[in-house]
Amino acid sequence: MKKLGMGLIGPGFVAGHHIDAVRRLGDVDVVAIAGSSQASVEKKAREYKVDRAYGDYHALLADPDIQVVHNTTPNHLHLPVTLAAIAAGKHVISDKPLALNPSEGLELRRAAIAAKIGHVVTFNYRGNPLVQQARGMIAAGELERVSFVHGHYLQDWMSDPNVYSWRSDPGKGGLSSALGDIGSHWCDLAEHVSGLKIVSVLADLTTVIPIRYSAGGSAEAFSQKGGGERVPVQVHAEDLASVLLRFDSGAKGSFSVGQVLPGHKNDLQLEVNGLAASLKWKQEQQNELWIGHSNRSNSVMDKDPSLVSKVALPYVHLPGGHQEAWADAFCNLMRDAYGWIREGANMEAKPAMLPTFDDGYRSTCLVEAMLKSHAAGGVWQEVQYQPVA
Ligand code: SOE
Repeated sequence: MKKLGMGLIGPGFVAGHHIDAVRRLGDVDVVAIAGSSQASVEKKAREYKVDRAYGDYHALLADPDIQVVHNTTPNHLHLPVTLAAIAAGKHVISDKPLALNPSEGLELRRAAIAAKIGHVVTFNYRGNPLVQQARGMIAAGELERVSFVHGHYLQDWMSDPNVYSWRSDPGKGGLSSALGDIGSHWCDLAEHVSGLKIVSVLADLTTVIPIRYSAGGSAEAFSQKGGGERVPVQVHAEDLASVLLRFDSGAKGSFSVGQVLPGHKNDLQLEVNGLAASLKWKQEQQNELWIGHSNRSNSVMDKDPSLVSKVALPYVHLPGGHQEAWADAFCNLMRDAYGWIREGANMEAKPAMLPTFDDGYRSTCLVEAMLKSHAAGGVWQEVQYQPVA
């Protein structure tokens, strides 16, 4: 079988995980990476054991051995880099958020659909087997009518004011910080699992640490390194937020996000309550699915190939008791993405699990509605999203 050629632009924190994941597929060659300078990208290429390193991403896009481009640049570069990749006829896997705002997100969705390329956004938590199990159980009506969808995504890596990255700079990260970075994951997961759409939001945003101290460069996520003199920077974007939700079915919801909450690493939790049963999934205990009942004992389903449904089975790779983790779920997303691309990337044939640029655009609409709700003093704000025509 001829291997697909992969090229990655933007070798920051998540890049190594993209490379690891596609290498595990076996039918993909990591051909090249591109970064902002020749010297830095060559260092990264040695680290990742990639043969070709380009100091200019246009050179990577001109490489005929590359069919699929991964865009892992900071958020403000998602639009120009992805548009250029589409214009070069490449399939694109974009890191989330897809874009800085809905108008950019819509432009990318339109360009990708018009070019008939494969387009994927890394809402990677969908790739967990028990997330698919929960989705399948809800779709099959096992919970009966869903009344409440709630949870949180809490982190602590920004608790130290000395952590300053492009995520806090509106010119590079966008107007939102925590909501765009991790609220986007939570909302995508909530909609994907429940099968419902968020139609309006009421948001309360806070900047707990309004002054951060920059060491000059831009720290990668979860990194506190960077010596030398530090410069105070005023931060306006939220590092904490609580949001009430209304879904299209009439169901209600709520979630909180925060990145300054000591002790919470990647504490993503989603609970869906129906009238007949409830389901709860915690990212940090991702091999367990809690099932709640009102008329009998609650139970916990283990991630075990002999227990999960047919929908979840393709995403399980180890026997029960052997833990599958973040990198395995990430790899599941890449497996579906490359399988879909190899088969021609027709929308009709897209695996239900796979998040596309439509989901990425939708996420920018949700975040914008939250920003507007807060700016108006905390009022209900409708989500303005244009469905695919
Ligand atoms: C940093 O908050 C971050 O790396 C996010 O950008 C990822 O999307 C999330 O999966 C883990 O945390």
